Amino acid sequence: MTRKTVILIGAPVDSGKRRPGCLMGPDAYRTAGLPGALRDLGYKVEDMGNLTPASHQPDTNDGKLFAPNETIAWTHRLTRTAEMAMQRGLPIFMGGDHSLSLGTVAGVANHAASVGRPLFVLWLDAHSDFHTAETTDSGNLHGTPLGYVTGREGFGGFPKVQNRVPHANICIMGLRSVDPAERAALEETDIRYHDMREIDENGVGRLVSAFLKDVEAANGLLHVSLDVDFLDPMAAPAVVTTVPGGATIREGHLIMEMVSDSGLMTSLDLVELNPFLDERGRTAQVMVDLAASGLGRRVFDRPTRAAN
Ligand code: 6HN
Ligand code: MN
Ligand code: MN
Ligand code: MN
Repeated sequence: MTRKTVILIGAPVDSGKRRPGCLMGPDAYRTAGLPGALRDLGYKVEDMGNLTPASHQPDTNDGKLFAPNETIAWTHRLTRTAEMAMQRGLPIFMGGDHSLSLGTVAGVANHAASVGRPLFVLWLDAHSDFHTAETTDSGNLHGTPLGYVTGREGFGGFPKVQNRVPHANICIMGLRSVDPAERAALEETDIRYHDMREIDENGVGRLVSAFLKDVEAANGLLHVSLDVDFLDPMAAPAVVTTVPGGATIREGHLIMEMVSDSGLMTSLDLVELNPFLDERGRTAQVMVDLAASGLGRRVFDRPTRAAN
């Protein structure tokens, strides 16, 4: 039996917002044991190391947008890298802030089109990230990836999206901070979105299984984008955009275990970890454990933690 290949791709993108630190994310995931956890699960693991953005003009940061040139350069690099990696295995993009998903999702969508299958996206996040480069109030491009990959107008200077992700193929879970402009735009679409109230009323299991059924029925590829701030800040403090009242570690694991049981996930982003804000690596560890759950780790297989 050939072992499935997981390709670890370090994407130390830090241009999507002003406060630095996400550039340390990829090495924090390695330090927290992501490669070994995946090998223990039987995968062949290739680590591509940390990427750099395509060459670009320096940003002057005198306009509303923060670091657009650098983020555009990352989008070019990550789109190409995602397309290539999808042909060889299951890529895990170790971020980096969420602006990396402008590139990863665009690249994965190109791959899906080339194999003639629809792409579905599960977006686990406190935020909807549905701004455009024109509607953003903060100027922080990490608030725009879902706007970009669905083909919204307002991304002048960015590479043109070749294959848009259809609204109906997107499910956002964990919402509790959505700007008015994003909300107005979201409500015009048939993107499915579940805020924390819906999670509390229904349970994550029911919501996720309804989405996974649709992915399966359509023979879709599934990209999962896991933002640290999906989780409650008490469970996962190492992120700039904390919003109280988030998902529990148990809810996170249930989702990732159901994703794994479905066998549908073909790519994964781990985003927004800021190791500079972490407490003895515990947020990095939670993210590694969630990724491992998404790739088949179960309570009774769980290896004991390394001694201090
Ligand atoms: N993220 N909606 C806010 C903004 O600045 O546009 C927050 C964005 C957060 C982005 O969490 O990836
Ligand atoms: Mn996000
Ligand atoms: Mn977020
Ligand atoms: Mn905003």
